[in-house]
Amino acid sequence: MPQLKLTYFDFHGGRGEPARLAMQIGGIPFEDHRFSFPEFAELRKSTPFGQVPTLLVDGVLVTQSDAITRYVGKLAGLYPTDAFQALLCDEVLTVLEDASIRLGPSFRLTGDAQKAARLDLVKDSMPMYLGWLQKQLLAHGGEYFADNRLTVADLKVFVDVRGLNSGWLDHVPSDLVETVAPALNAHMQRIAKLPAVQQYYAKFNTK
Ligand SMILES: N[C@@H](CCC(=O)N[C@@H](CS)C(=O)NCC(=O)O)C(=O)O
Repeated sequence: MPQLKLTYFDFHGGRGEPARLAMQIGGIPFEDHRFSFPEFAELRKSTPFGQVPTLLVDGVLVTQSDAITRYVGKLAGLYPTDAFQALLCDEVLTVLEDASIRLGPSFRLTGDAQKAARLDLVKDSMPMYLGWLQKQLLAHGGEYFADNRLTVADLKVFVDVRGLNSGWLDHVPSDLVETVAPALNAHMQRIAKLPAVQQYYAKFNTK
């Protein structure tokens, strides 16, 4: 097994968390390098694009969250070997990345401007992405997004739905997912009950 070091913010969400979860579930040893938001200004100077997450693989620095998530998913047995199932898995990862890209600019706004931007997202793009994800889930049996088993697609959806439900995004109601895509909420709750996921969050004293 290669030596792995994942560098990402110290919170249970965002682009780094699906890879952390995949390694935890798959029993893949890795150095979990977390840093605080104030430390980011200095840390980003050591990354190629001023962005995180990064993964160090036997000393080789790699960027791009979905590439990292897919790679550790393969190591952890959480990525389909069948080409079509891998396509379905990748589609979900990329749709979630598109949704994050739409959300990104609102973090740089404050006050009424942030409120207006977030309310727009709540009205338009968030229900569109959540509705599509729910449709995909139900079209593939209702339990998993691809391969009839847990894959990194489920983990990335889990992380994002958990984040939306937590209410950490100002002006985004914490019952948005339950309102527009209840099957995604049920999916999130099932993933949260997996023993490896419970053990992971127990380490941090969070639910
Ligand atoms: N395409 C990159 C985007 C990475 C990205 O935007 N990361 C955020 C944190 S989740 C970041 O570092 N933002 C700082 C910036 O872009 O200035 C990926 O998927 O890893």
